[in-house]
Amino acid sequence: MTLVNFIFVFLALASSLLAAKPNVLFIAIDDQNDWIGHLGGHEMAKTPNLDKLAARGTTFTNAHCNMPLCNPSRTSLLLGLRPTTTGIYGLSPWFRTLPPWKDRVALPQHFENHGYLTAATGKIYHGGTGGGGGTGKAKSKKAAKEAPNAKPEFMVTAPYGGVGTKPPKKLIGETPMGNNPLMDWGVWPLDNDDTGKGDYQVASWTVEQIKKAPKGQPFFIAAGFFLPHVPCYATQKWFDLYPDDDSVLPKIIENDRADTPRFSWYLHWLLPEPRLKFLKEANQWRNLVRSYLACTSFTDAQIGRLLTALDESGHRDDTIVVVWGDHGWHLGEKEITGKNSLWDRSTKVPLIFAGPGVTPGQRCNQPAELLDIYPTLIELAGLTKRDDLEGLSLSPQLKDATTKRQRPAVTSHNQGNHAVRSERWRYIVYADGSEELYDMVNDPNEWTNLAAKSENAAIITEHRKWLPKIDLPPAPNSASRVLTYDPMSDEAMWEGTTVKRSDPVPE
Ligand SMILES: [Ca+2]
Ligand SMILES: [Ca+2]
Repeated sequence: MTLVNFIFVFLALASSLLAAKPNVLFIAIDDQNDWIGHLGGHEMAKTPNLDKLAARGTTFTNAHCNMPLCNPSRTSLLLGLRPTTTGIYGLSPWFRTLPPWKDRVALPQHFENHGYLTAATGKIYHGGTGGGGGTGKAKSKKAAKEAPNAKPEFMVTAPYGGVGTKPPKKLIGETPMGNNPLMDWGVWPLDNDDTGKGDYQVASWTVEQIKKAPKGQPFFIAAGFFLPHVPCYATQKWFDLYPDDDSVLPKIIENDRADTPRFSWYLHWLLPEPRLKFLKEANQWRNLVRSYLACTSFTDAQIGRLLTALDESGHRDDTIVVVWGDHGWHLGEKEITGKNSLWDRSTKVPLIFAGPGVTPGQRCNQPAELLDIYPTLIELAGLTKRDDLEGLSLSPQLKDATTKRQRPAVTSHNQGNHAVRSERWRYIVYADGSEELYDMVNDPNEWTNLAAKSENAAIITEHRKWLPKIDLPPAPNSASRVLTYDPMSDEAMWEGTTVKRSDPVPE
């Protein structure tokens, strides 16, 4: 190497190391389905701030979680590994308690290792800002018990988030399957004061972090919003955005599950989330739908506060913003509420990127997975690439939304249950081998299961190619929403209870 060459290489290397790295504003929304204005999942949904962000960035209209439940979805996203690779399917365990993942460099640490200041509050991981749920109010007691010595996953954390101010007793009265305290919704607090809400405080703290971010050091700031997770409490002004009549109800058909396999019920066998039957009998369906929409609009407003702070602090042009939901939520579709299904209503999530490296005003219909966020942010920020991540960088789609992604989106729900979502189709296979196939272009509500039609065999074969190659049983200490199946006895085991083929579906 000549001296001139050496100097050239040295300068190139130095400038790439010293080049100002973009900041990251990482925004999570809990249990948020595609009832977002610009996504059109609900035609009345009002989310002006997310719509504005989408207009100055790229929004994915076909993005899916890797498992439709908080802990496994978030663990997968932040580790960059499929749930079927870790065996983390339940609300437990916290992944740091498992030897293979104890020292795994998760997404925020990868940024920390590249000189970033990382800060977070609210619900980023299932336990908040780390195992044991961070500290104070946001600390999940269960997570704290499971991992009492867990450290925060970010350099700076604050104990905000969660429900916030609560009514003295449930607003809707008793709910079936255990009368879980979270299964509640309605107008609260009554004085129209939003400041006592956990998500308001998450936004306030995050605004402060943005404003006081140090000069000369890039930041990775994460804000995890809890709503519209149940209990869906919002003040009256957010309810006033939606009509108090049945026009707000989602479209459903009677007996939609007559053509879905019995095994689909096993994924949500005995959950505290009420079925549609209860909502109708108790006259709570409209109230729940309005409450969910009201909470979505409230959360959108909190995200608006963050985006305003970004503008006012002068960081709009040097900050990558990513907004994601951890999974969707049913509000009566397929006769249930909640998550834990392999249909679009439960797997589809908002996913928006804006900022450096992102072409404004794009809608991308290519399938995308939450797993893709980790490699995407690495590429956008120009950090060292990793070869141990299972997602694909979405950077090509962020430049040109028509660029084909190499594969469909895959969502799993415990071992053996998987959905493969391409641009046109949704294929589902359950652990007992039963199947579903939906034409998402002509049947976006997934009303007609086409799996049994012989002319679709080739489509099914094509989609089966993408089923996870690794498909582990539940990790040690798995609990809550864990499902296993024994093909010899044809019995499933749901949260430790045997479910037989002849057992009536719980209501
Ligand atoms: Ca969730
Ligand atoms: Ca049907």
